[in-house]
Amino acid sequence: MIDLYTWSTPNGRKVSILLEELGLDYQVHPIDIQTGAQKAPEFLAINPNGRIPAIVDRETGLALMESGAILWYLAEKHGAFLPEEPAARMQVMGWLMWQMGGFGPMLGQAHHFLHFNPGTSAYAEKRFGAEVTRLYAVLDAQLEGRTHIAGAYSIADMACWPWVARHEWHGVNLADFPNVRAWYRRLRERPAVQRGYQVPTNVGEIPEG
Ligand SMILES: N[C@@H](CCC(=O)N[C@@H](CS)C(=O)NCC(=O)O)C(=O)O
Repeated sequence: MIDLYTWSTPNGRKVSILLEELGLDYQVHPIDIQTGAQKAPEFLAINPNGRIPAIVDRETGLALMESGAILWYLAEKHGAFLPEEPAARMQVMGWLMWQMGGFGPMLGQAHHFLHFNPGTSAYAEKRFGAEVTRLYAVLDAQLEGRTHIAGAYSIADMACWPWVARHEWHGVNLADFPNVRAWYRRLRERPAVQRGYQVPTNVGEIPEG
């Protein structure tokens, strides 16, 4: 049994999507980041960084923070969505790191300056807007002629997809990135993706893209 501490955000959904894909039993603990629940002492004891998602694996007692590490741990433990063959495995890891180090943080900053606080910093809007466009172009080129980001469907796809689901927040029209749009729509059809998206709360229809 996995305890999942999460909220309805891209980083949280990565993990609920993987848990659904793996068909694991898990208990959801909603951490409402709008009320500051992520800074409560009982949550900080699980994730000292005070951010969602986090898990506790009741079988091993492991408490784990950082969505990328959680995806890696669960994929490794259950032998799925992360190839064993070293070259294929490292391709997946490369794209997982790309998401964790670039795609997620840059899109997150774009949300702050383009979606929540437009007009507060022309520099930040230009800087993060340009990074969003650059990163989508990188992903679009990678998906040319491919159905998934790195080989078969993997944790690299699950890491990126929930961020692309927020394309409206970072001002992207998926029509400008046809390979990303086709991949986004394909994954959107997966029942496990649809279930994982609605954790911890049902937020209604997933953007069509
Ligand atoms: N690198 C972390 C980022 C986690 C993160 O930024 N989570 C956001 C929600 S997507 C959060 O908890 N925000 C609350 C806050 O900033 O206090 C991960 O991938 O797990």
